[in-house]
Amino acid sequence: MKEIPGLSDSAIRKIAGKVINDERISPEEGVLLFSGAELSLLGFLADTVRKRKNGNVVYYIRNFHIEPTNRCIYNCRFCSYRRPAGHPESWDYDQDEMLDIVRRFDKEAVAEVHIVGGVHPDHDLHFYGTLIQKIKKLRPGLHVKAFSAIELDFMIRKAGLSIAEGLKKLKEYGLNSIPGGGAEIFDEEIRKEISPDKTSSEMWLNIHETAHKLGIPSNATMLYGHIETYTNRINHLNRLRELQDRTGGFNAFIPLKYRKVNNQLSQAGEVSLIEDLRNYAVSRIFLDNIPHIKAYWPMAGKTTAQLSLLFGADDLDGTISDTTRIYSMAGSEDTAMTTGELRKLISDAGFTPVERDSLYNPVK
Ligand code: V47
Ligand code: SF4
Repeated sequence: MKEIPGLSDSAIRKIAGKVINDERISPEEGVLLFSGAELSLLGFLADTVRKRKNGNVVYYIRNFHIEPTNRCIYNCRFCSYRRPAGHPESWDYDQDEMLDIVRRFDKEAVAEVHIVGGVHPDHDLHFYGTLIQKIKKLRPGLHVKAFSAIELDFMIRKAGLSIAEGLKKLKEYGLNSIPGGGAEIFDEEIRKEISPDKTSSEMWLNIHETAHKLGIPSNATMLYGHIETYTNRINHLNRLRELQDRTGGFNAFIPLKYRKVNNQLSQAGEVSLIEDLRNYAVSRIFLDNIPHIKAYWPMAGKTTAQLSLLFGADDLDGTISDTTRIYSMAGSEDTAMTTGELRKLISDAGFTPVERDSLYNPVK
């Protein structure tokens, strides 16, 4: 055990006892786990929580992504993806091009489309709403999980609506759930450093809370491993836990490891595999009210994602073809995996693979 001022083995033992007895740990105890607990203990505690919540099951879903554009009015320092209009690497799909992506999956049993991209200066809620409507017409049963709170904030304001009015309208268009992107780190000082002009943390939380109250479930993310501290991470998790206590609307939490290639934050480097596993474990232990921890393997990499299953993760997203570029442009090498490969990866780690729909119902 590392010597940390103010920390003794007995403090860690007390926290471990609380986790085993299914008692909530405090933010201070969360920071102590991050800074002082051995990896093997974190793995044991996270696995205890994951088994209590999800047994021996690891979920996966057949889905695909649409990234409408990589033009963006913001300029986050960690972003490898954004390009100005006219740049050889920029794209800006019209609705027909996006519907063609949906048609590519005509013969495949996909359950979900995940739509997320840059914040386009010219597109408002009605542009994206009619897109959802057309997707639903092509493929009525497809679950549409779309638009980070950052995109929603802009498109709803552009349409001159309040957040509640905008989300209600999008639900009428066919929006089923909201992905977890754009949360980054809620600490306003760090947020200013890494994404200076972006939607505030308060607004991110407000959009998700409003969505939950309207019956739109969502996910939450945390971008970690750049310039944030353990206290910043725990404060982030704590704000999510408090919101979840009020609404119960989060399905999954997805830790996103900062990847350093081709962006303005590269000097921060990337954290180690050990740190990734510590982060999965503490997230699983601390977020006692969020049912699922998702390892997003196109970002984490296949090996880390597989190991994360032993540190609290119970969901591997997804069986994606080469439709996402957010991570490949930031240095991630793993971009495609078949259902067979995914199931093998799960069973080789000692778990039972279960195909799910977007709301975690098993798919026959
Ligand atoms: O908000 C951008 C992150 C997010 C980098 O809800 C980066 O099911 C690491 O939210 N290094 C978008 N991360 C992706 C996202 C997501 C992914 C998978 C599943 C779900 C879900 C949501 O990607 C952004 C940002 O935090 N990101 N650049 C980078 N260089
Ligand atoms: Fe835009 Fe998202 Fe990139 Fe930030 S991370 S610059 S909001 S595309």
